[in-house]
Amino acid sequence: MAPAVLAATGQQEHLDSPHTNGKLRLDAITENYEGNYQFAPIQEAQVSRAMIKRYFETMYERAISDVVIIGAGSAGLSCAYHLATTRPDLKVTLVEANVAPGGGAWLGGQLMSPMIIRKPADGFLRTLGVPYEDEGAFVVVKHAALFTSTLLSKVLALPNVVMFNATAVEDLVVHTDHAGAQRVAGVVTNWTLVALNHDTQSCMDPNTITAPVIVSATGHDGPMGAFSAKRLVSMGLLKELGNMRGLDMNRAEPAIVNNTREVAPGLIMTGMELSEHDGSNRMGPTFGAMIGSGIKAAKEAIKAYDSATIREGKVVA
Ligand code: AHZ
Repeated sequence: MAPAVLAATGQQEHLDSPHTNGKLRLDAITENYEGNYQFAPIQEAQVSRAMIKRYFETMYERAISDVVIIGAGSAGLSCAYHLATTRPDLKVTLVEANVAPGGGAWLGGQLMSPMIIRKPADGFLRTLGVPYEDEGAFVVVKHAALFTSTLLSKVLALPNVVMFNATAVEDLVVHTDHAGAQRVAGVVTNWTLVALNHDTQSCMDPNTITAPVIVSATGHDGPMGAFSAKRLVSMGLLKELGNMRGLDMNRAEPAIVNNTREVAPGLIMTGMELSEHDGSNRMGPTFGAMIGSGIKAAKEAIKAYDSATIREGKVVA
């Protein structure tokens, strides 16, 4: 039994805490708010080991994943939820550059809190149990953070989902496949704080995650955004970036959902990153397309996964 579990059950006798006299005294723990709130005793090393063991075991296990999603904004998280609930057998690994996942979905437009979602994407709110006001053609969630925190908590609670945040994808793994074509076969990762300091420090090599299917959801262009679209250009798999076009809600939202697809073998693109890839319009502060595109990306990921013969995370036929 792991030390943390032993500690919780009071069976770990080798702890040498002054509170415990060699033995955990769980009877001393009290949740008393009148000046006698007593915690279970602990040693600092137990805390370190409880984190390290789980984190690195997870990293070890997810070095081969079934689907990696790059970016945990509204599109990436919607994709993760649909994918992981539809296919509980798949190991879904989210890699998010920021410490705080959620991308731009903590607020609506111009830093105002209400979030607008056009129908029919409101069905996803009912699936998640997020309340809203119905305005006819669209619905309004009173605070964007209510949508994002609910979605995030439901995604993270799924047993087949792992998220590495504060971790940036800084390159793609590209193999020559069985037919001689270039195939995206994984992601190259680094702690974001390292990725941001390649110019100031000498070589700090990255790590990798191998997966037969990658979903890129890194948002529109920015210091890290549109990452995979830009990398496809620089490695010659895409001639040029389409570049996001001006705002037109009515053109933009269906274009993003309907064109969500495998843009290069092994790489599905979703959300606003696709507008940079394809050169389609932006929609501004209306989030239905991020939900619809995320769900479509999940469906495309399942199709791609199921149509491939996979060995050790690699597509072999
Ligand atoms: O931190 C980024 C954010 O959380 C993350 N990300 C970007 N590059 C990354 C990298 N490695 C790991 N190299 C990375 N993570 O990706 C997330 C993108 O979230 P987002 O909210 O920016 O994009 P989205 O496509 O999910 O939602 C876009 C929302 C917008 S923008 C817009 C407009 O300007 O018109 N309209 C909508 C609805």
